[in-house]
Amino acid sequence: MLTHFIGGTRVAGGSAFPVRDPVTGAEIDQVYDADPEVVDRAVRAAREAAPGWAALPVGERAGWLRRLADGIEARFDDLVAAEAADTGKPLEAARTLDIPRSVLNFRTFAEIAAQRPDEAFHLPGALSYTVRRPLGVVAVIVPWNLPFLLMTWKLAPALAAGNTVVVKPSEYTPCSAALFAEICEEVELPPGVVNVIFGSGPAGQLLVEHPSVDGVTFTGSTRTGQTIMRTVADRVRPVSFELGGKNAGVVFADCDLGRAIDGTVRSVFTNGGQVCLCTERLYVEQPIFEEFCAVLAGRAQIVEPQPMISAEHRERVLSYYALARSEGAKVLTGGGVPSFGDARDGGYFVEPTVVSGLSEWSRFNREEIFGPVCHVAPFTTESQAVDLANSTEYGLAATVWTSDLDRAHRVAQRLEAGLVWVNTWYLRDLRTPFGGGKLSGTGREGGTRSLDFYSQPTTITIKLEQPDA
Ligand code: 6OD
Repeated sequence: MLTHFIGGTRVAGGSAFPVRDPVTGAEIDQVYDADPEVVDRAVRAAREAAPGWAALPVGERAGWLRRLADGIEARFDDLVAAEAADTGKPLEAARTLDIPRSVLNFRTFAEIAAQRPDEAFHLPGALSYTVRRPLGVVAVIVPWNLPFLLMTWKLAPALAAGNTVVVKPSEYTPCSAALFAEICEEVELPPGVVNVIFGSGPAGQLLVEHPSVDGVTFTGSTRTGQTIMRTVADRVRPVSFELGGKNAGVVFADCDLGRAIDGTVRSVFTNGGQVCLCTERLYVEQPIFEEFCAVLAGRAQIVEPQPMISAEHRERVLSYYALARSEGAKVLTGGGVPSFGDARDGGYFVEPTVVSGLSEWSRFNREEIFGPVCHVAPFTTESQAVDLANSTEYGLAATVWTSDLDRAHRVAQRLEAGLVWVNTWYLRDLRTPFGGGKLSGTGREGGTRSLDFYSQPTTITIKLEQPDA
């Protein structure tokens, strides 16, 4: 049974619910669903620890971040196993992406925070300079698709900036966060600096509406982001949101077709399509449209399927497969549920799927699906491609495949997305701004932008008396 971690101790509280392995549907653990008392206790623990943590010199906090990175490395294999068990992703994915990225999150923000200079401006007869104070207690609400990567992506800069935190992972994926609580104990992080509570949506709601929470960082659905924003509006607390996407890929006939196909397969099917950055709408220039569709559909058939996170999410993805058919799509491959003849038949798999033939205004092409599926449509001119890619209420990520350098810059700069990848996908530098606009979120995290979000500046201006001439 996984327990909350509050003020440095294990706390039971709330009702219990099962954690399931998405590969088989079997129960693998049980976890508490935090009730109001647990949430309040966690926020109070964070509040109590806040002044001491904020008072540490930034170099010392950076030292703690490095110790946490070391602690993750020491428990690397346990974390890989926990992340794969919770999410159903292959061990290899957890080993090569999720867990190493988490180490990098801590090491990168330790460096950035420790190296960051304060701003100072010399005015005639005065000096203005800025100090940054932490927000205080930050609520960190994390989704189930990249649980440990995203938890640490938020935790590391929040802690570096001097905040204490209450983290709530998704109810589907508590295991790596539970291990992280153990790591906090192992490195002897001061009690209350990191508190982990488990629970579902209502527990998250209790957390963000707690009067002692000073800021909220959230990655997840647009709908939940809207609810959080409304909840904190009365207290005017800052939020940083990375929400849904309906990301476009634009493939020009002058691209290196092999690279474009490989990259598109990654961008559509990685993590079972359950990454907010995954491509769900593809626009392919007319001369290569038929060939691209045929090759992509062939490649989709040999993608190793990864289960959806839950039975409910699988139903949701399958409902979009049915919707595509009812809206008149041509199903190029997939569209159903794979059969394995083993324990995986109890899991939450869907077939990797490619469809075409729908209008831009179909629901299938407008709503985020979050599964291993994309729609492919042809275009004839560069402008048309840009208009099609931008014809969405979301604005998170886009990919462009072309060998024409001028076109790459031209198109990338016209795309209404926070992130544009050219001839690649999900290539990250943690110093760069990360996030999206429109319904995809507000604010940017990454590098110093994260530290800006997790702190607030005070500008101090001192009049310098001039000696009499
Ligand atoms: O790589 C990252 O830093 C990041 N925030 C990824 C988000 C993925 C969302 O599903």
